[in-house]
Amino acid sequence: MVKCRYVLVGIGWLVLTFCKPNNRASETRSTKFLNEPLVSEIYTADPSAHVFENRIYVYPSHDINSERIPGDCGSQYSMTDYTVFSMDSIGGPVTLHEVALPLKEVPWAKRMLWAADAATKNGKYYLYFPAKDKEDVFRIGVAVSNRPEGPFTAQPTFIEGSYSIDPAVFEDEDGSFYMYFGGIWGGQVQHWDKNKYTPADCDKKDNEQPNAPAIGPRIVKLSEDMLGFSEEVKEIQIVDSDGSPILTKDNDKRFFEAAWMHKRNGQYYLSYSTGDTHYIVYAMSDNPYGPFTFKGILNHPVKGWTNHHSVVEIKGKWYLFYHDIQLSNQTNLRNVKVAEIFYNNDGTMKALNTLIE
Ligand code: FUB
Repeated sequence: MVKCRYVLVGIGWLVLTFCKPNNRASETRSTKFLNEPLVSEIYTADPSAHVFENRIYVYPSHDINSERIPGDCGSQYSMTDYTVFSMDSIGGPVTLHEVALPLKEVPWAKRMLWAADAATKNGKYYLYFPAKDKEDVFRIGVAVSNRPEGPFTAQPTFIEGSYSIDPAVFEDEDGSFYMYFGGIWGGQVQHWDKNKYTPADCDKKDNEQPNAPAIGPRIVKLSEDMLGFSEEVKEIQIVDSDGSPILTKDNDKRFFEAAWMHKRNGQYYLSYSTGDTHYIVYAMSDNPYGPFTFKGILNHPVKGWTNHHSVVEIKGKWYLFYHDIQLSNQTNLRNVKVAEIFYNNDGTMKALNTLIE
């Protein structure tokens, strides 16, 4: 945004305009970014990327300007549809598709279409997405299409046994599909102890017992028809290198939201956001259910508050899809980017920093 002063010269024929950027904009200008936004027609965030039908499809949140109610419940993220974009290759032209699923076509949902993910099986495409139900409880729904970009048709009810936010669906090499999900604070997972819901104000956080093991993300195997869960939801344990649990007070290591799973050389990599410390970190295991051993930072804080990502292999290279707020300088109007990432010889990941200055 630019602030302008108008100065009248002479008898009003000549208006000189002096414009200077306000503080926020100049901050953006002095920041050098590693990557440019993939889409600038709309605001996009929380990118879940996949290669479907030999093309890269990105399933982002579609940010809009929403009213902010004070507190940490995420009211400024009141999105009302999903819109997919795709490209043939990294660096190639990007196609922004038509709306894939509007909120008004999800019978059970009231508001807040947060981070989604997609999967394919037997020629059908499945969009998994969280939304607040009519009681303002976050649930996870599924919608089906014949095309990766949609339009998707939502199932009449949310997935039975689902709760909280940020579903990420991972297909293992044996054809099993697992959903990883959850998010604390506004994501409500702290209200679900052993899958039982205790209603509470969404500002009730996770930090009442700082020395207790941190709340973990959830995992569940999907049913054969991809429309439900085939088992009880389990909580994942994340431990430090000495085997001790990551604790609630370990804000730069503990799970906050945005779980993502990828597999490389037989190892499972669980990456996630640390929320209020703004990192994407990762932990490794030889089992999709964990326990996972904390390894370190994958993405340093981006410009903006949230840090949300996906990791995907494309033609033998690995990429991190992520977002920042380069275009808007507003924490709730984000834009998706992509960067190549690299592994060390021992399988650990090299940390990325997307802010050059
Ligand atoms: O986009 C809304 C929420 O912000 C997502 O669900 C979180 O992961 C965070 O990025």
